[in-house]
Amino acid sequence: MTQTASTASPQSWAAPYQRIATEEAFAPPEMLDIYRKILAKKDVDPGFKGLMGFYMSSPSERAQHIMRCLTDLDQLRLQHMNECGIDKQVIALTAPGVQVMDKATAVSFSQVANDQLAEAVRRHPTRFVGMIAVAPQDPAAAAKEIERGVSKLGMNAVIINSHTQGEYLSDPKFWDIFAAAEAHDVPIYLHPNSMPANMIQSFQECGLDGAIYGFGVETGMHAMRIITAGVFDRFPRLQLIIGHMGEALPFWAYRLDYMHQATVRSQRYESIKPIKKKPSDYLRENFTITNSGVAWEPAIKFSQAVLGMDRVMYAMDYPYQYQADEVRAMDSMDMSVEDKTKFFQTNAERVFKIR
Ligand code: 1DF
Ligand code: MN
Repeated sequence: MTQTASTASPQSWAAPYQRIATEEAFAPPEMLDIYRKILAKKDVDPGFKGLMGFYMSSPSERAQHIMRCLTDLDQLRLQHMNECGIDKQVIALTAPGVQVMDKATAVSFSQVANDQLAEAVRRHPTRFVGMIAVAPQDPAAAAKEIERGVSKLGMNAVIINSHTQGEYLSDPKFWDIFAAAEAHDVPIYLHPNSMPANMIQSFQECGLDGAIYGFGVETGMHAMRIITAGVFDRFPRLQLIIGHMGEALPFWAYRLDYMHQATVRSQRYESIKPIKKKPSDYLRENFTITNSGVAWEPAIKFSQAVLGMDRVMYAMDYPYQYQADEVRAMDSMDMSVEDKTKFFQTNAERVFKIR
């Protein structure tokens, strides 16, 4: 039998595996000060205003609770983890992080955020694992911060909150970031961000731009841009992680493969060039997905069937989706204890090199 969930608690949560939640968010209070200044500008990005403008000013119980949880890296977070049996959180700077800031602020604040998170991991080494925030606005500085995060701070992944002010990592100007992640053997978690200004209107007018749907559309497209741009032919060992059941891409895989090949053959787009493998091959070989926000057995089993048992990991999406009943639902899945152990524990230990 593997180790029991001893760090977490109440006997009722005992299980023959540890629960490692892999897409958990934090926000330094100093980042919120920077956000307030950005939100006060008259040309503020509509997605950023709709997302963080809402959470930072709404009097609703949900928003206030989320803000309290986001800014805590000690007792409140540990209490919530204990209350629903989470042994470890893999923590990242919440969206949009530094990606909404001007270049200089983004570079310097990414270091501040990483120092704070590394310090929290030192205070709670058995409970927290950290991801490295980077500023894609300055790819060379981002590459250096990846090196510092891995070798000096002992962090375990890179967090990138999707597009950076409308720009995508499929653009070769960002590829120093991929080179650094591959060289240091750390995965990049490609997490959602609010939709960019040139995409958000038809989603925002009907209230579908956020986590309900727009996040998945935008982040799934970002992952597809990276695949079709040939990033994994250039960086074959690079590993990406995407949440929310792979932002639905496993469900799309057949059509993506068929239409990608048809589009290449017809030479319809300059941007859709031949790549070495099918899109779904890269999903199976270069991606691991998490079930953040989707505590739903059929979707998890489908994804395990498409990607393999080793490529689907548990995530809660704390504090945005803090639901103890969902942890229970995942524990109760009709799945062997070996496969549940991969899902909750050992896939994350391997992907993030958790020791
Ligand atoms: C929300 C959802 C916000 C997720 C997030 O970061 C986030 C939300 C600002 O519900 O507004 O990371 N999420 O990953 O689903
Ligand atoms: Mn999230």
